[in-house]
This record gives sequence, C-alpha cells and structure tokens, in this order.
Amino acid sequence: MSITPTSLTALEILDSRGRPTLLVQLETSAGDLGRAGVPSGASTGSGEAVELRDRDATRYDGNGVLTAVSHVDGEIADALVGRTFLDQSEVDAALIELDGTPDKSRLGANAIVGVSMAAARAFAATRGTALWRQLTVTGESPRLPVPHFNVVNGGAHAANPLDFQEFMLAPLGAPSYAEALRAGAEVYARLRRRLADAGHATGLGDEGGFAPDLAHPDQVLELLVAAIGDAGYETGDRGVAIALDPAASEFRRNGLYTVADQRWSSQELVSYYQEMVDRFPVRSIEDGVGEDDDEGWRLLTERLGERIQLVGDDNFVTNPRIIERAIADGIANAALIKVNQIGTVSETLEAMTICRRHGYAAMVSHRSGETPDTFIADLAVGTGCGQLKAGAPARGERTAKYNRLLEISLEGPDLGFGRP
Ligand code: 2PG
Ligand code: MG
Repeated sequence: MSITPTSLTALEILDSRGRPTLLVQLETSAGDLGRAGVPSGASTGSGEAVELRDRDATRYDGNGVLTAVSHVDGEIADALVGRTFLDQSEVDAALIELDGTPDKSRLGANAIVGVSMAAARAFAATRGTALWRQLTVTGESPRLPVPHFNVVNGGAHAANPLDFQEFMLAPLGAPSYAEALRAGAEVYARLRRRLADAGHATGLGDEGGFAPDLAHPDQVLELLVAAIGDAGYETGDRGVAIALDPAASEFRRNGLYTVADQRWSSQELVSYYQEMVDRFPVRSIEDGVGEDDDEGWRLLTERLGERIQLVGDDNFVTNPRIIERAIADGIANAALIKVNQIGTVSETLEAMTICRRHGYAAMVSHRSGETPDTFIADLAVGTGCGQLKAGAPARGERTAKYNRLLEISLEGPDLGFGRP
C-alpha cells in the first residue's frame, strides 16, 4: 500500500542530554500519521552520516538544529508532499537523491533520518500493521532480542576515570524476553546496593548506567559478577553474561591505548582482552580497538573471533559498503546497527541483510542522546537479529525501548526470543 504525504514538518526538541534534536511528523492523504524522534551520539565514528548543527553560538552553544528543521519543512517537504510512494525504498531514494552528498551533510543526516523513520511509521499506519512487521530482512524471521543493559558507564558517557565506555548485562540464558528484562532490572538493583555498600556514588551516566569512581575495567567486571550472583543468577550463557563496548577510539592517542593510566599497544590491549575472556563471562566486545587500527582489528579477530562476538561500530558505521569490505577482509564477526549512522531505514535494512547473508551477527543500538522514540525496538524484532542495546533498565528514554518490546510480545505472541 502506497502513501502520499500531505504535510511534513519538524520541530526542534530536546534529547535526553538536554541538547536539541528533531521531532519529525509526516501526514498522509489517507489521514495517517508517522512521527519520529532523532537520536544523537557522543562517541561517533568518523565515517558516520553528518548531523547538521546550526553552529550559531548564541543558541544552545551552537548545537541548535533549526537549519535541519528548515530543510524538513522546506526543501524535503517540497520534494515529498503530493508525491505517491509505493514503499520505504522509494522515499529513501528520493531523500538520498535530493541531498546529493555521500554523507548526507547538505540536508543533514538528522533531518533525513527523521523523515525516513516517520515515513516508515506512516507506511505501517496505512497498512494497519505493527511497525516491526514491515522492518524485515530476507531469510530471517522476526524475534524478540536479548536486551543488552548498559549498567556501568564510562568514557565519553560519564565524568568518571573509567576509560571503557559500556559494561552491559546480557541475559543470554533467560527463557523469555520478560524474564530477561527482569534479570536486567534485578541485577541493576543489586549492583546499586554493592556500589553504595562500597562507598561509591550511585549517580548515573548518559545511558542510565552507574558511573562509579573506578578506573580499572577488572574492578567493574568483578562487581558485575558479584551483583549477578547476588540477584540469584548464574553467570554466562545459561544465565547473565557480560558484553562490553570499550569504544577504544576514544582512548587511543598516537597509536597507544590508555587504560587505567597504563599505556598499551594494540597487541597488549588484545592480550588483555584474551585474559579477560578467560577470567570473566564476557561474551561480546564492541570496538575493542580503534576505528583506524586495522592491524589491531585483525589481531583481535584472529585471537578471539572464534570464542566471542566481536562487534564493529565506529569502524562500520552501519554502512553496507564498509561492512561488505570488512566481511571480505575477515574483520570482526558482527556489526552494530544505528539508523542515524547511515541515515535512512532502507540502508539500515540493507546493512543487516548483508550481515545475515554472510553469517555476521547484528546488534541494533540506541545512541547516548535519545528521545522516547521506540523505533529501534521494532527494528530489532522485525529483522530478527536477536540483540538490542538500549542502555540501562532505567531512565525513561531507555526503558521506553525495553517496555515497547513487552508490548510487541503481546502483538506477536508466537515470536521467538534470543539470538537466531
Ligand atoms: C556506542 C553508542 C551507543 P554513542 O558507542 O555504541 O551506546 O554511543 O551514541 O555516544 O556513539
Ligand atoms: Mg559503540
């Protein structure tokens, strides 16, 4: 079923960090509505589609998005309103052509992705179907994902001395999504108690995880293992495992990685990961080395690629062509998927299709700057990738995604759960 937009507008709103972003609304001739809130990252890969900021120092420290808003209301609306689109790929092709740059920098990836997501919602409304039912990947059935709860925040997401950005709980052994959610929330609560008992502050970082005054990753891993036990769960594949996103580009300078005041070469960092995987139930590492550290990525994949999941984020930037190249080179074995990194829904689905075709895993992800928009929950289910990271089981913009998955489990009572 086609859509014919009759109006397309954007509004400058605030994201979860108090920075401006866009809320986009698209109305169709059938009277259907599609709305989308645009997320924004802090630890961005250099190859990401370009977010347009006003750079007007008199407003929001230059972070306003009124230019992007005016592009939605003006040029993009002029091009889309009154035209009939048969499917999502037609809308996205029109957006890409109108922008005309390889990185969506002219109209702004934040403007484009908002329109693309709003259009996806309008199609779902017109078809009278849940969004997840139309966000699919050939050869994969929809399923509920294992939630990856980011319970300790460091790096660019918190003002503590921790160099690694994200320490996540992955309840791989949970029998259902609802039980996985419960495990995440229960371990989170036990972790808060452990931190408080040890005299640490229990304030939160940008993604809702705790941001304790700890420097060494081992200290956090020990706490996580203890908190999993406190909550009565097994650690590892049959209970709650751990996933990391060190976001290593952020602590790499002149080819060396600084971790807890030690300076390590790529080799030393990879050796540390090997020891860590021996000692702790770590099952997934994202951006274990920097985005430009090709040698480090090769080494990491060679040493750990058969044992755990290795996810490319800053280096892959959800770009189908980059992921294809990495697969040919045997780099990593999974890709992180962020719609705003590439800028349209269709290209995101293409990236996930490529992963699926080549046996690479995919994990759908939020950004550190979020809105209550729950698009990524539907995306993770529809594509059947089996993994979603959306922050801690706390803070409204994070729990919105996890709660949406509970609703989806009612919309699709036959949906499976877990990694395919
Ligand atoms: C990441 C993301 C999300 P940001 O590195 O994976 O957790 O962070 O949105 O700041 O890029
Ligand atoms: Mg990352």
